[in-house]
Amino acid sequence: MPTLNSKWRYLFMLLGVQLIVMALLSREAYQKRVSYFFRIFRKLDFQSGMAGSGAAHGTNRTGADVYANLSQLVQPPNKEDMHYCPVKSPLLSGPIHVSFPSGLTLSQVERKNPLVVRGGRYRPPDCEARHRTAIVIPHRNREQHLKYLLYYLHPFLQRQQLSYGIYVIHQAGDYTFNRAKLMNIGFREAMREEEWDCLFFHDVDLIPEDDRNTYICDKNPKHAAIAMDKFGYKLPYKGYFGGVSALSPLHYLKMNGFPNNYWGWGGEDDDIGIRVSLAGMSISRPSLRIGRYKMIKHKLDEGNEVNPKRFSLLAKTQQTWKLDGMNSVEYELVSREYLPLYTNITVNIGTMHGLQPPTSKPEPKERAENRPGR
Ligand code: UD2
Ligand code: MN
Repeated sequence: MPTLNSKWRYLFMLLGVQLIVMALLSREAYQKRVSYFFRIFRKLDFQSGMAGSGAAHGTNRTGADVYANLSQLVQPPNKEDMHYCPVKSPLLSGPIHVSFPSGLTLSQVERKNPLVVRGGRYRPPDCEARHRTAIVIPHRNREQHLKYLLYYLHPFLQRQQLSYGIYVIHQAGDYTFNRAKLMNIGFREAMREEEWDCLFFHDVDLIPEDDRNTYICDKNPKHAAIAMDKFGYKLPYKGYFGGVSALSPLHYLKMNGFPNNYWGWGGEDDDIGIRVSLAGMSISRPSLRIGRYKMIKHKLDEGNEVNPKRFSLLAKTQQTWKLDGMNSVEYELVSREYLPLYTNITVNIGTMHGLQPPTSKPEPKERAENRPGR
């Protein structure tokens, strides 16, 4: 005859088996509920990180918080004991959750990145970085986009254990915008400061969505923004080189940099793609799975109207690339400011008719100490 004790044992075993069967039968629903539960927590965490930033819009709810793990970063007791960082960073987690909460401020971004020093520079605190990357961002009147980019880019690069610096090249005045010329200036001004071994030329409105898309250079010039939401996460055409690209100083000089003569929107990215092959190189790309970006939605800016000459210019790239580029770039440096999250370089680049004073003076900004932090 079974005792009272063994009766309870049977009862618990039966209950356990029932639970397992129920979970297996409704596995999908069960997983959904569990992931919903975790999403609630992630959302709360993200919002508390943004302290009073208001409701989030943008609905991508997959991927990790870009700031997760980073609190593990600490200085070793003795700096001399520092070794090279591992070839593959242990901080990487893959897909990153990207949304654009309203009310984000630059001081919130600063607080979230305590190890970034003046001028937007960073070195891993616990190991010697294997790579030194400069990010060059052409900019005018896109402060809101810049804020989001900085919010995502700083922790993204820290997760990759890079030594890095962020340069914003700001076009002074309101003459027609010239993205490629600003990149040439960014290259010169960044290399003047440090021996970067790789430069990332980065639109201000593109947010990387996977931290395995490492911001280091390849053997050939790299087109990093291969899969963007605006093109359905596919490459729009084979020679496409827009958005985000990465070149070593050697690559850059080999192709005489970027063209200076594309004023307004369009064409310059294709010209750059053509230069790569004219200089005897080819385009390298990450996989579609990891070269993913979200573009912050926007309209065409005033002062960056579609360039009607872009096709005739493109037809002549083969004749012009050696004459126009890094070897012919002319500009006036208006200011260099080492701000907490980036180095701001304001330049007068004139118009297609040559250098002339900017039509509106850039707003005077308080200048930080005249050198980047270490
Ligand atoms: C596409 C390409 C871009 C470039 C451009 C044609 C994508 C994602 N990007 O961008 O790489 O080839 O076409 O020129 O397809 N900018 C300012 N202020 C301005 C105007 C432009 O800061 O007033 C900067 C900013 O970094 C911006 C970039 O220039 O991201 C490109 O301009 P866009 O975003 O207006 O052009 P878009 O999205 O068509
Ligand atoms: Mn854009």
